[in-house]
Formats: sequence, C-alpha cells, structure tokens
Amino acid sequence: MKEYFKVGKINYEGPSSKNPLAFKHYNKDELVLGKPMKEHLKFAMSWWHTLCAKGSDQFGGNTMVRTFEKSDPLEEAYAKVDAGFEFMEKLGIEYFCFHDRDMAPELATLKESNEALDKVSDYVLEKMQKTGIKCLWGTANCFNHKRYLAGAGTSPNATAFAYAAAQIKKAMDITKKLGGKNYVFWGGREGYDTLLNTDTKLELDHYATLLTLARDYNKKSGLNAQLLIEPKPKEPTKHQYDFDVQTVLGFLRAYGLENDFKMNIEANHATLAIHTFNHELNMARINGVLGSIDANQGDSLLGWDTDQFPTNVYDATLAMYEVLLNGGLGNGGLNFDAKVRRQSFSDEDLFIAYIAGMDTFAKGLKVAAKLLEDHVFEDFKAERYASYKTGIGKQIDNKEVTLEDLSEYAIEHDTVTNNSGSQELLEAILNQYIYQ
Ligand code: XUL
Ligand code: CO
Repeated sequence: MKEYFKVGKINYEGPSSKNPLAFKHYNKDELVLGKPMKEHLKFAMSWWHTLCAKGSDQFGGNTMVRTFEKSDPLEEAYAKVDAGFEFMEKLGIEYFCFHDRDMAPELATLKESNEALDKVSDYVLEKMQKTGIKCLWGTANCFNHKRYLAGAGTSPNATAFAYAAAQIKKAMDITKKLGGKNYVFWGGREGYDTLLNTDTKLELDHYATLLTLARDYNKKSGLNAQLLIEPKPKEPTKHQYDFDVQTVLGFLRAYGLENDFKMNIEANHATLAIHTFNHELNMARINGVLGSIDANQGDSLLGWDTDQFPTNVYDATLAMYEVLLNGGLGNGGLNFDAKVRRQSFSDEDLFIAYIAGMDTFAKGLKVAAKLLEDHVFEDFKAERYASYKTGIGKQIDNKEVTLEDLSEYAIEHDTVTNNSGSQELLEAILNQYIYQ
C-alpha cells in the first residue's frame, strides 16, 4: 500500500514535549471523570477540508499539492480514501464526516454520480472494517452546484428542490451503509440575499417540507440516525434561515419537528451570529438539543467563516464544560470542520493543525472536568439564585402566586438588596484553573 504522508504515527509525549508532531495533552486512554479521553472527545476528520481543500480563496487558486491528486476524479476519490484512512490511523482519529460530493465526484448525470458514490463508499466500508474507524455523520452537498444558486429546499425552482431531495435520499442511504449514527443538515444556501425577490413564508414552508420528508425517510429506510441541523447566520447568503440555535428551535417548533432534530454546533458559526461558542452550546443544552460539535474557530478581525483549527484553550474549556454538563454528546462527537491556512501548504502542517486542535480540546476537557468536580461555578450559581429556594421566590417558581399577590408582597418589601455578580472573580478563578 502506497504511503501518502511522510509523517509517522503521532504519539502522546506529555505537556513538556517540544516535538511538534506529538500530543502534549491528548492521551486517549487517560481517564477524565472515570472515562477515557477518547470517549469524551470523539474526534472526527472532515473529509472535505482535509482531503479536498487545497488552499484556494476568493482571490487566488490552489496552493497545496497533495500526493493523492490524480487526473481522473474517480481515481482521485479512491486515492483520497487510502490517504484519509492513513491520516486518521496515524493521528488515532476514530471517526470521519463526509458530504456526498467530497467522497465521490459529481459526474455528468445524477445516476452516474450515484453510482460513483456507491462504488467509492463500498471501498470506504472495506477500509472501515479493516481499521475499526467509524462514520460520525454524513450529509449532502446541496450548495456548490449552480443548480442551487437560489438554495435547495428554499429554491424558487421545484426541480432544484427535487434534485436536493434525491441527493439527501442517496446521502442517507450511504450514511446507513457506513453505519453513521448522525445525519447533518447545514442549510447551505437556505436563506436570501434580498427580500425584493423572496417569498420567505413559502421558502420556510418548503424547507420544513424537505426536512419532514427526510425525517420520514430516516425511519422508513432504517437509517435511524440522530438528525442534526447546523445553525449559521450568514454566508453564503446574507440571511441564513438557520440563524442560530434559538432561531432554529423556533422554526422546528413552528413546524412540529422539535422532537426529530438536534443540533450540530459550529464555533465559527456561533461567532458569526455574534454569540460565543459556549452560548450556542448552552442554548442547545438547556433545550435538550445538543447533538454534536463542529470544532473550529474564526478570526474576530476578519468576520467571515475562516474555519481555522481550534487553538483557543479558553473557548475549548467553556465548550467542554457545556458538553460535560450535557452528560456528553451521545451519538455526536467533535468534527474538525477546519482547514489549514493557505500558507500552511505542507503535509506536516495538516498533521500539526489536527494535533493542535486535539490538544486544545483535551486540555479544555481536563480543565472543565476539574471546574465541575470542584463545583466552582455551580456552587456560585446556586447561591446567586438562592432567593428562589424559599419564601416568595419558591412560590413564584411553583407558580402559586398572582400578579396581585406579588404586588402586595412588593409593597411590604420594597427594598431590593442585590449581591455582587462577581464576574471578575469568576474570570480570575477560571484563569487559575487554566494555568494549572
Ligand atoms: C459550512 C459548514 C459545512 C457543514 C456541513 O459552513 O460548516 O461544512 O458542516 O455541510
Ligand atoms: Co460545519
């Protein structure tokens, strides 16, 4: 078997290691809260960014030459399978995520594209059986091709809608074949650029119809995956319908889909919505819809979806804190929806990027576990809301009072004594835990 990457197996060497090609924090079998790190952190390789991205941006073409490139797209698809499994095995990554069109090429007709995907995914399955590597989730790319210029489920063109439905059906079939436990819907171009040409009510109805059909097919086909919506507020359209967790919740509830979908939260999408990553995770968690994570980070000075590898320990700690409070991610995991920078064109850069991302989340997990064990924030919060544990507060929570009762109470108790919110103290304590 041809070796595509000159880099060898990546091992754990501990925090003092200076070897860029070694883990400093990710020690897969180390127990955190009684569970091996690799079970807390089900890391996944994104097929698209890892095997397909070649450094191009809006202003320039490819900067990366990969050893698995071939002139025939189908041959290249097979080479990518070999390269991808080699990459995951070397890094000890046990899951991958894919779009239909990054696993196999789009050919002249839909029938041919489907056949290509059948063949390449058969080969993927073979490699999965040999290596024990699993599929975290599958999805359909219903946004690249020009047929989707005005969206897929929200396109004004019914034939584009039908084409998207066909792609989703096929991608669900392939996800089933590969044993994927989740299926993702990121609303590619499901949004609008101007209200002057857009019937938003009709588009939202159509989007709900498409998701309902997919929900039904998930059961009928026996895929039975956890369905996940991935919110994003803008890009490529000015206004994406799946803006953020709370917007998606409103949409799901309006169409009776709230029990069928959870969410895949991406860090850079959260910041595009002017939310923190942990805000979105928190909103998903408290509403029982935290399904999976697309781990990456943006750049606050650029303001678009830069999909950088996550290296911010502060954010990763707060993210893992939400994940631990959620009791883990269930079927979900942490998919590196991240790509190396245009100037980081070597194979080594790709390994180092993943190592940095995995170490960042491993460190975040360790810090979050300690914070939770010591009840740092939870004890503070319990104290902060203690006025609802007794007396009038308890009556409010038990819904035992009327507005008139509260009026009477307030007239008798019209001095409100507040406690400090202690934000700086809590931030200092958080830093102290991170420094350790
Ligand atoms: C786009 C994005 C996608 C989804 C899957 O911003 O995040 O890669 O994760 O379609
Ligand atoms: Co994503």
